[in-house]
Amino acid sequence: MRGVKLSVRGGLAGVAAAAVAVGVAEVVAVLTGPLSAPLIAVGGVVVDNVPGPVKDFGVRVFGVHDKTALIVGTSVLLAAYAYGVGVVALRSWRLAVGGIALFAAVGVAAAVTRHDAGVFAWLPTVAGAALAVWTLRLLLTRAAEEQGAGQDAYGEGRRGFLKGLGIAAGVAAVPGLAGRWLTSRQAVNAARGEVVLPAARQTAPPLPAGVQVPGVTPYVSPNRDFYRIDTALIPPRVDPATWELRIHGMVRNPFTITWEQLLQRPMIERYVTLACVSNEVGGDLIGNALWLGAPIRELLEEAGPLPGADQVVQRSIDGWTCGSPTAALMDGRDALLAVGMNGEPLPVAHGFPVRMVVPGLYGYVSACKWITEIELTRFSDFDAYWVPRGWSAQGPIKTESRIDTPRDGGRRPAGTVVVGGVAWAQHRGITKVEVQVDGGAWSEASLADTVSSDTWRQWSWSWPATAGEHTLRVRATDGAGAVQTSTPAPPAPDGASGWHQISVTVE
Ligand SMILES: Nc1nc2c(c(=O)[nH]1)N[C@H]1C(S)=C(S)[C@@H](COP(=O)(O)O)O[C@H]1N2
Ligand SMILES: [Mo]
Repeated sequence: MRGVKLSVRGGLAGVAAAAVAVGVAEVVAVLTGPLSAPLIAVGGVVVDNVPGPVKDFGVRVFGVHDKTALIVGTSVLLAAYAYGVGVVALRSWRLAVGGIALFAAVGVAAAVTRHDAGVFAWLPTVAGAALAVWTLRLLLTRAAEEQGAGQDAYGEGRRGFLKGLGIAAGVAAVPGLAGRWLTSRQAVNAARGEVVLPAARQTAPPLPAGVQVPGVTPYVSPNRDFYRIDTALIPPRVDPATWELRIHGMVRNPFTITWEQLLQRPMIERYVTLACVSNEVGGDLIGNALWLGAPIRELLEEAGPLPGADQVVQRSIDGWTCGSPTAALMDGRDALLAVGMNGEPLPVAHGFPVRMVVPGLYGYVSACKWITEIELTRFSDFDAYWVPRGWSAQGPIKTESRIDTPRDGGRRPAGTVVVGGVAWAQHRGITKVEVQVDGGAWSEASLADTVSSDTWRQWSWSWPATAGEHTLRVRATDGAGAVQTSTPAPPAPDGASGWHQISVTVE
């Protein structure tokens, strides 16, 4: 009995030592590069060398998780091997060290032959293996002490061994996961750095000189200031090399395209203002960018939606979904499967490598980031992520306007005060903006230039301000002739409405 127990302990000690090796290697790989971590390196060698049919089988069986399946498979093999090494170590320490060295040699060979391997690519594996030897020795000493001790000491010895295992697991898991997290961030940043965006078939019209009113938020929002809204705790890291978009559901011709294929499609460049349904009246969950992407209508036409497929569901790599009306994506507006934002690849937080952008629809029903799937279906058959949570399935953007200058609660000397801001009604356009002082008559503001009806538009009005406390209000009229409603509504279920109002003290 004792003999069996001891060999089990030897095996467990071997597995714990291997876990420590992998965890430590992940930490070292933060410094030496993502592909130098042994599991990833070995997995990469396997992926690059498996015959096509086996790879296809893996993709069919495991779908987009084939990478994960591979890492799990490699880990299971490693654990089995390490168990054996631990058992052997009880009889021959030399043989066990030889076994660890052999496995380390495989890891090093894989790491140093990876594309772009650095001079220290061997280090994670060697550091991990060295710590594995040390951990194994320590755990086996504990196990042996218990074995040698009398019946009384048995319980204590076992506790010591278990404690050792626990510490080893902690050493393996905590820094190992942190290391993995950091290296995956490095990996996606590196992949993003290597992306060369294709030239647009149609570039965006040049920005007219007069789009910007001084004191108003920038007409084009820089990427670093662009509002960010999503349900992801950590933005998903998607490798463009393995990215695929599957178009399926109620279509005549379902198909899948890769990153390379997407980049070869004719791309267009368009300014589009994105808005969040959660934006309060006067809020700043809205931004305007120059997007580069493939017209989604062309992809949908190739897929051939079947009659009745009134909803285009977009699914992100993390499972989040949104649904846009098929009609809106096919009506000729510049709905894009976007890869570029303001001249750069999409930032990771804004959907790298691919997202949707649809003029005129709130983001929660149209702007899927990290998109990997498009499914044609019916609104009556599928509720996207926010719908069961109380938000409307349909989310056209409401006509709205905002005062940016003066700021609410600001002070100005009496005389001419320039009041300015933005107004938006994407895809309908803005045709008029009016300002009202203290509930009086509405005065028409001057509209700044704009590139299209798909972006917000700035406006300004010269106010002859007299001393006192004043209230300013703004309202817009859209291209369909509709005046922005005065009726206040909260963001849920389909977007806030009402007039933005500020107070100003004139001295
Ligand atoms: N994958 C994914 N895409 C998403 C979301 C999300 O939670 N997950 N949020 C949507 C919402 S509600 C908005 S308003 C826009 C915001 O895009 P941005 O973060 O680039 O500004 O992304 C949309 N796309
Ligand atoms: Mo949103």
